[in-house]
Amino acid sequence: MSENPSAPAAASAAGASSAPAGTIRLTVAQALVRFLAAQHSERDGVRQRLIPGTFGIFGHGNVAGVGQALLQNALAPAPAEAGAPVAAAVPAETAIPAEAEMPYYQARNEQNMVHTAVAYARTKNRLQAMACTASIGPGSTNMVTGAALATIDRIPVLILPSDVFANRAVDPVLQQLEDERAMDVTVNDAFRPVSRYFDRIWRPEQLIPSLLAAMRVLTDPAETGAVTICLPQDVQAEAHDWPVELFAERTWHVGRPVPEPAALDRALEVIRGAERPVVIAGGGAIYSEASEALAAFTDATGVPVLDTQAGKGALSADHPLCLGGVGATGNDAANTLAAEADVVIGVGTRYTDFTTASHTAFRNPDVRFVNLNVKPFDAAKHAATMLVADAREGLGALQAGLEGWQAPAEHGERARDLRAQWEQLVEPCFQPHDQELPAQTEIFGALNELMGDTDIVINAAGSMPGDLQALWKARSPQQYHLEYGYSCMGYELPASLGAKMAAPESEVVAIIGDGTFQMAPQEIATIVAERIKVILVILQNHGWSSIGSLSESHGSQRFGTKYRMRDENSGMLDGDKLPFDIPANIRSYGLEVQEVSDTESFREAYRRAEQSEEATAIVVNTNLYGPNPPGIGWWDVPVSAVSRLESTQQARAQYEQDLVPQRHYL
Ligand SMILES: Cc1ncc(C[n+]2csc(CCOP(=O)(O)OP(=O)(O)O)c2C)c(N)n1
Ligand SMILES: [Mg+2]
Repeated sequence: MSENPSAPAAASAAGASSAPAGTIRLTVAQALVRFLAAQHSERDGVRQRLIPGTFGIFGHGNVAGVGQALLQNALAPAPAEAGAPVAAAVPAETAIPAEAEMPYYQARNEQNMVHTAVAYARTKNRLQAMACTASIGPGSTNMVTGAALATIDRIPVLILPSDVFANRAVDPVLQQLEDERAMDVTVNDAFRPVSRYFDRIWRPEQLIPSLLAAMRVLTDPAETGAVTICLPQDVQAEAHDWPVELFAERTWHVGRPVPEPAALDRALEVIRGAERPVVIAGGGAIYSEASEALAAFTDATGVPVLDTQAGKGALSADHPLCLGGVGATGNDAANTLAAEADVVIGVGTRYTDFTTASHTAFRNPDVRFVNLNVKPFDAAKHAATMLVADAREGLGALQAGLEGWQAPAEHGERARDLRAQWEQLVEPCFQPHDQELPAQTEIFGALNELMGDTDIVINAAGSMPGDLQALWKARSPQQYHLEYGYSCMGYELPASLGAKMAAPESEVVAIIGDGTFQMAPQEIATIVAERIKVILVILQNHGWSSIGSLSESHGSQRFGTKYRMRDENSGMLDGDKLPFDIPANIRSYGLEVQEVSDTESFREAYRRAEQSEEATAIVVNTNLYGPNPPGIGWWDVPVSAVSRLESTQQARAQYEQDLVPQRHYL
């Protein structure tokens, strides 16, 4: 290649000229990039690029294939196709435009880049998704965790792992896993169970149907998740004569399926018979932009709304019938209402064990479920009356069908009383505690007050999601971005990058535990390189507060959950605190850092971070032992049935009692 990368070689034009009429000669990677750049999504009349960019890390598996195609896209994009041979094959309205841009973003770790892409797509309510290209072997398998996260959270991401040579000429190529029983097995088969769609392109022409199928899955609200197309490295660089129509602009219409009339009637009948109904709002309510419909439904029917980690903010916390988080880490008010409910209307929820408090949240013996969900699999859970539809459409239909019906007035009054109790529970958690270092709940109180309604707070793992679920008041559907399907330590920091790219007008704040920080700090370099202004709030408590308290309450004495030196006498990890200096570590990336140890200083630091034009980190020293908000929610984590440790025996006895209310909802 020329020394000057900005001087495009003439070869691209030469390749095209030898193609038969009605075709364009490109490599598989070049065709892929050109195709992706021409895809659009549309919902409610708003059309936008479906794949607006590609994250990547290059290695021998993709540097000369997808990497070359991205470079060529940047330096020498293909011109529009005009002229006699093409015009004959292509109707006027699908004339082939010039190759649109496909921006490339360099990441530091492949798992992180998928997390960045997921946060981007989530912030765009799943109407846009990013592509992620990685080299073969470890570069690709590093993306498996991100793919699982996307599929579990039902967020679209296009994963492009590189793969072994299709022609097998050099086997085993560097980083190839050999399976002596099956030569078509590669490490990328690990993507199959974690992808909603999986393919491997052994021959160039396979790409055409594969791409079309992949775009359909990405844009189908019921099926979306990780979409994986593996690209053998020799095939990426192979040329093929592609039908010119492949590169026409395409629009994928994101549907709003309406309820089937008979299913609607069945759902209405159950709800009309309810005396203590509740709605549980999940992520589907947010992705379908159903907030107005949900508020209208609640106003009209008087049915109170509880929320999940993905659904918080679907109904504003200011609404008098919003009771906040339900389930294992829910607040007592919401959980009391859930325990009494005779009809639970699930809207866009997948009912994880946190939402159901491991099948102990709903205690009414006659409780029944009506599940409004675009995905039949979720609609059917808990032997529900299924209402398969888009959340917004379904809520509108329910409201219309229930005209004149209201939940009993006593039920509404009870909900309002409980809501007032929730307010009383939140306040002391946000106030200073009588201890040397602040409880993290004080920091959350400050943040909840300081952040604007459409700013975005991000979190995924540790003790923070529970506290946030119980306490945070989200006043817009965008504000509360909790990844709690996979609860993956390391999501938060790269996710802040993706969310900010998707919502540049919003402040984006990632709350990051010190354990989580150590798992994935690398993308700070990308935040710096791309000049993306995010605010990183790192809570330093020298260990895992979450798993520590879980360990203690389950008889395992916080074993192995603190960050401590190995002690020479005890032989255990209970010596001095580690000398690891998180602020210095962050500074070494070139990022501004403020370190604080009280809530007032945190407020000042946050205001400075807000005013800064650059990304800032605030390292907050917090108390490992909380306290965390009180709650009646329970989570099933089995305790050893036999043990020589008294702590475990006691915990087991408690566990057996806690199991009593657990049941199937049939
Ligand atoms: C990738 C990954 N590994 C392990 C876990 C299990 N886990 C959940 S929370 C946690 C500790 C988190 O520590 P930190 O980020 O410091 O938060 P804290 O518990 O102190 O609030 C662990 C190990 C996880 N959720 N994700
Ligand atoms: Mg910690």
